Amino acid sequence: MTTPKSHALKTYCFSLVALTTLALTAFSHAQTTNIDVKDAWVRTSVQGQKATGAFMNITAKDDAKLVGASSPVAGLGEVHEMKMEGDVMKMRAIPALDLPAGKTVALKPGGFHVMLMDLKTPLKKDSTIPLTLRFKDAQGKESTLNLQVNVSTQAPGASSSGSMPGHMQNAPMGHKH
Ligand SMILES: [Cu+2]
Repeated sequence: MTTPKSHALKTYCFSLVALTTLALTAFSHAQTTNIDVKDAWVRTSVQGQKATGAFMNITAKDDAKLVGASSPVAGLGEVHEMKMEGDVMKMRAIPALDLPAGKTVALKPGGFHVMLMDLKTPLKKDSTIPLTLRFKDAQGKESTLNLQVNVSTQAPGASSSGSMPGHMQNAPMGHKH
């Protein structure tokens, strides 16, 4: 008889669902009270492209840190910083990005960004992707924020004419992990 075994499995699945529901409730609370994300966008990618960047303006009400990111369209998400090393633009993963209370921190091309790697599908212009950001407050308590982010070729409100000479968008980049 296999009945006892399958019964145990069912109970396990049920408590997993209950736990997930509880966790989501806690997350949406953090979303509405502590951290505000505006102008989020993720850059389009083409077939075969393995990585792209997500950009946004983040304002935390209380001191916090951005410690991670994930999306179902990517195998891996990281918080990156980008800076010049000599005459080469390099980016690298950082464990945490400080979000001082009340100060808007910009994630933008050429600076801090969320890197989505091992892309599972090309990201098409004008579609949206789910993006989950992971934060830590000053006490070290983690919370997450679930976003729907627009896929675009440029920041919302940016002009489509290349008005910024020397813009990094098409510059070759070193990408180290
Ligand atoms: Cu990067």
